[in-house]
Amino acid sequence: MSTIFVSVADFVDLDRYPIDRDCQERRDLLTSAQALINADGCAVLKGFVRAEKIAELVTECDRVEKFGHRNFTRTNPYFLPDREDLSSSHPLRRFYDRSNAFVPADNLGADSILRAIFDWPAFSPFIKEVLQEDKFFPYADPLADVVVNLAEEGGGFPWHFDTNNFTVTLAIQNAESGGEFEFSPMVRSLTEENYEKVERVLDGDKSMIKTVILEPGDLQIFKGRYSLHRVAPLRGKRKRYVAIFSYVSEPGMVSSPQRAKELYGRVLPIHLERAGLRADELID
Ligand SMILES: O=C(O)CCC(=O)C(=O)O
Ligand SMILES: [Fe+2]
Repeated sequence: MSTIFVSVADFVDLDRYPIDRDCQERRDLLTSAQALINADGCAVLKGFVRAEKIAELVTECDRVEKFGHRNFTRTNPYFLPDREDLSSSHPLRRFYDRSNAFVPADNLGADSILRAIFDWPAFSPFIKEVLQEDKFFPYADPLADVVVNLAEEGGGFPWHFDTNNFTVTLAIQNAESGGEFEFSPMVRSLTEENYEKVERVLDGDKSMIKTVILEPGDLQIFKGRYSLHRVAPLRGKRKRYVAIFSYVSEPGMVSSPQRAKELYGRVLPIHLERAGLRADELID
């Protein structure tokens, strides 16, 4: 579904990030991004989209934001039900408001800059190499492969662990204040939940928290399954826009019908046709 209207080279800063060429700069870039992923699970490519082109991305988001499907939930960091048998300070009992909206991908249109970046042949191989994932495919969901996430005053994304292995986001517009990305690197592991440490992070122990300020044009590659993280509450009238690019471990995967309905407000024939074919790991 690529487009003939948008030239990605006009948007991505290829002088700084020559990811479309096999050259020493690309190899160096990859080595440093991989080191960041291996250390902290978080690599940020500052100014991935050129500063002078951000306004066009904002225009694209302004054009589609009316199609955003709003979600209000109260959730603990694990997206799991309450556990009344545990003490009230236990991480499983910490519930936070979450409010945001996703613009389903099929609203972006053929002249979408975000779609062109996602479909650009140099993009996903580079992300795959940064993440060092063997099984890595663009999400095949027509509602969810490239979404605009919008959040307003009071919104944000409270403390959580991702259910998917990694998230690739492009910052487009920040709220007037707030919205810092905070994370506690590798606070849990595959074998150890480390609830006491999680509790300290939830209580605001700054020694366990790293803060990343993402500015428009920054691309973030983040492994959030083991690192507790949040987007700090937003303040001011301006909406926060972030694009989310999604990848999965099997080709052809789409959301479950339930998940599509909940996050995007609609179910398409492809969700019903492929229901049950996917691993039940949530990717969005
Ligand atoms: O909006 C962001 O910057 C990241 C949100 C996040 O943590 C997620 O989508 O899991
Ligand atoms: Fe997350």
